[in-house]
Amino acid sequence: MENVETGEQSGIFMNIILQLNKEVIMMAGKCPSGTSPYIIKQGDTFFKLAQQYNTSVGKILESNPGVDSNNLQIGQTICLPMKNDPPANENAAANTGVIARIKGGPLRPQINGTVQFQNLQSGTWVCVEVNGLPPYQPANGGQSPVGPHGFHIHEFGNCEVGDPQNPFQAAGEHWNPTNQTHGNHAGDFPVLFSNNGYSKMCFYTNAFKPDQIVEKSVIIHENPDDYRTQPAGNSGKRLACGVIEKA
Ligand SMILES: [Cu+2]
Repeated sequence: MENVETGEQSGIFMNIILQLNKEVIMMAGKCPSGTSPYIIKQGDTFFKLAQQYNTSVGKILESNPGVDSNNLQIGQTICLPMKNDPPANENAAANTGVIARIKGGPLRPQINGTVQFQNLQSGTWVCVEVNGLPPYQPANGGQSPVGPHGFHIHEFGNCEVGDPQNPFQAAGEHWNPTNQTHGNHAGDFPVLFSNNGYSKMCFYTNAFKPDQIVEKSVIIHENPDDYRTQPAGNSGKRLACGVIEKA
């Protein structure tokens, strides 16, 4: 009886610690939407950053409650208001926003984030933001490096884990509607590189429109994409998956 109680209590304790850890991890990489993390360098002031990033001191202050602008530390992370604008010659088309909510599988459960697909006149503006990527590891003893991470649209909107050693096989192969070689699949994306686990990237593609990829999936792989090995660029295991849905 006593043991059961002790076990329960330490279980609750563990949960609190895990929860705290999770919050610390999220805070480390997370900035409010419309802003991006920025690491303070020597000589930075909010005034200088406002000029450099085409924003105002007021907006920077608003995005960083509790940060003392007169006492910035080198290496400190703040959130800078940044626009993730699509290319200037591309207009947003009718609003058919599409999103994939990315969750890590058994090989990297910490991964958490979104990929947003904005409909443009002639293509799609893709913005990814994820936390919890694994630390970079250089290639070693014939093993591929861990990161930057292969990143693709896969053919099925199914993120069932399946085999925990080789997860997310239910997502199928790369989405390749026009039967191209790998490196030129419609679903081939630039690799994702990690900044202490955090990654943010936007890019333009005219290989598809958002409504064509609904009910497919986005996969983040363990290893870099070499853009030449067929059919999947030797990107290794599947760390995270998200089904693409209407926003
Ligand atoms: Cu892939």
